[in-house]
Parts: sequence; C-alpha cells; structure tokens
Amino acid sequence: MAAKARLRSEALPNDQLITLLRNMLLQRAVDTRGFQLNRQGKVAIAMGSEGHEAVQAGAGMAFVRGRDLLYSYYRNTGILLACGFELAGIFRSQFARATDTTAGRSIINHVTDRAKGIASISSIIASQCTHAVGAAYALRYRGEKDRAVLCTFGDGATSEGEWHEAINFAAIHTVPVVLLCENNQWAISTPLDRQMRNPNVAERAASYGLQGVCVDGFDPVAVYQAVRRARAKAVSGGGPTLIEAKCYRFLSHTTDDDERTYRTREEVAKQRENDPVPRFERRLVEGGVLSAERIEAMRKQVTQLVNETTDAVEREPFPSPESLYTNVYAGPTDPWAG
Ligand SMILES: Cc1ncc(C[n+]2csc(CCOP(=O)(O)OP(=O)(O)O)c2C)c(N)n1
Ligand SMILES: [Mg+2]
Repeated sequence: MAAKARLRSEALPNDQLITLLRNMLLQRAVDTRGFQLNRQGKVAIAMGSEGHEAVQAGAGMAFVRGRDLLYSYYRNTGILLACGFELAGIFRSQFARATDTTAGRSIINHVTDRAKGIASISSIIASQCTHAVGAAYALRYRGEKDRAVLCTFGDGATSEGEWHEAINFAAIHTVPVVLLCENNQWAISTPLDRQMRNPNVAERAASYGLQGVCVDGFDPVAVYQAVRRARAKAVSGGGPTLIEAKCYRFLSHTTDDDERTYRTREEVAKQRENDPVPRFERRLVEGGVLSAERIEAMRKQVTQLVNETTDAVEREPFPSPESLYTNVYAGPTDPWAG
C-alpha cells in the first residue's frame, strides 16, 4: 500500500513507468548480446551500459524528440534508444556494416542521426561537452524557442580541461544545456578517489555559479524528474544545470578490459544488491503497475526483438573495398596513383 502511494505521488502515469522499464530491459538485452557477439568472434569489441540503465532510460525520456539535441558518449546505447535511435543502427555499428551511420568506419556505438538531433559520438573524452555547449549557444543565438541540449559524460570526463571550459562558458552565457554526469565510480581502472577528492561532482556546480543536483542513478523516475526540471529551466532562460546521477559500471569497461584485475568482488557484489533493473521491477510489481508475469513476457519480447535484429543486421553487407577512401579525402582520390 505504501509503495502504491509512493508511486502515485511521483505523478508518473503507468504507461511512462512501463516505457522506462521496457527501455531498461532493452538496454540489458543489447548489452548481453554485444558481449556474446564479441565472445563469438563476430564483433571486434563491445561496450556495456549495465548499471546505467536507470540513468539512461530516465534521461532519454526527458529528451523532447524533434526539438532537443543530444551530445552523448560511447556508453549511452540506452539514451540513444530512448531518444529514438533505431535499434538496428546499434548493431550495424557493432557489426561495422555498410549500412551503419558511419558506413562501418567508426568504433562501435559511435553513431549519429542528424535528423533525430543525435550528434556524432566522439571517443575523445569530454569533447562532446564543448560541442554541446556550442550547439546550445547557437540555439540561444538564433532565438530558437523550447529547444535544449542534453549533454552526457562520465565521472572521468570531469577531469578533462575541456569539461571545465565547457561548463564555465555555458554558465557565463546562460545557454540551454543540461549537463548530466553518469558517475559510475570508475574511469576504466581509475577509481573515483584517484580522480577527485570530493566524490560529489554536483557540488562543483557552485564554483561556476550553477545549480548542481545529485540523484540516485539507480532510480529512473528520479533521473527523469531531475532532467525534465533542468530542461524546463534551460528553455525558460534559466541556463544550465549540472546533474550527477550516481550509478555503477557492473561490467568491464569494454570487452577488451578485465575489471577483475583492479577491483574487488565484494565491491561489485555490494553494488549488485542495488541493481537498477530488478529494483525497478520490484517497485512496479509492489506498486501494482505490472505483474511479475507481464514483466517476464516483456523481457522475452525484448530478447526476441534483439535476436531478430541481430540476425537481420548480420546478413547486411560490409562496406565494399572500393569505398575505402570515401569521405576520407575531398574529391576523387586514388592515393596509390603516382
Ligand atoms: C582525452 C582522452 N583521454 C583518454 C582516453 C581513454 N579513455 C577512454 S574511456 C576512458 C575512461 C572514461 O571514464 P568515464 O568518463 O568515467 O566514463 P565511463 O567509461 O566510466 O562511462 C578513458 C580514460 C580518451 N578516449 N580520451
Ligand atoms: Mg566512469
């Protein structure tokens, strides 16, 4: 009963709660598949967002499709999907097919979709922050109404000079950007206490004259509400907000990394107790939103969708050898000709 009341007081209709859960289940299925495909030797590398599902489902739901711009990073398949990016596109990138948004040229998850407002993902940590703030400045400069930029980055990114330059510029010029830190406690093998003495990224906002908000990154509703509020503030001329969502990276950094070499099993097990997916499932069951059977059916449906999409994309062609220099040189170029 208490749980029901709590869910109601959050003022999110059931269909939105179900959308959040579906996105979280989809993220986990995509992650699992990516790691399997790598172990099968079918994709060169995979990256997992496991532990970030709630952050990404919540933030993606606050993104207004057709209006907002997304500047995210490589660990953001869930945000991409929640912002309307095509599921097949994720696998086209993993399989490096000709149909991929960079025609198989980029490392996995480095996709783009201009029509949907999804900017190209860059491997250079924090570079998306300066791009995002520049785009938000352009929106304001052109007087575009009800449009904002969502910029996401990891805790490690906040050690980069570019991050500081971006947030400072954004604050000075009051640009419509929401800065969301997915604080998963690790930057590959570097723990948080080797990156910063104050573990609360949100508290840094004050030094730029901004509002900082810290949310439970295992709670998709809390993240959604924080990002939605920050977006509303941004589009009404209130400027940027720095949101820190505390989460965890359950898997290795990528399939090329082995997290067992630098962190204890006890630490990971402790974080697993709060795994955002089963936690949100329990909350929806206790709140009377979904039955355990319905959730199981959703999980099966999402896994089937991922499997079918993977199979279909695997049949798509690789880029042709003749296209090797396409988009590499301006104009027709044959580098081998004298
Ligand atoms: C400028 C720069 N420095 C270093 C790297 C290598 N690198 C790739 S991912 C990564 C860790 C980033 O950690 P964080 O920002 O916390 O994101 P997470 O992977 O934990 O989500 C590093 C150091 C890079 N890509 N770019
Ligand atoms: Mg990190």
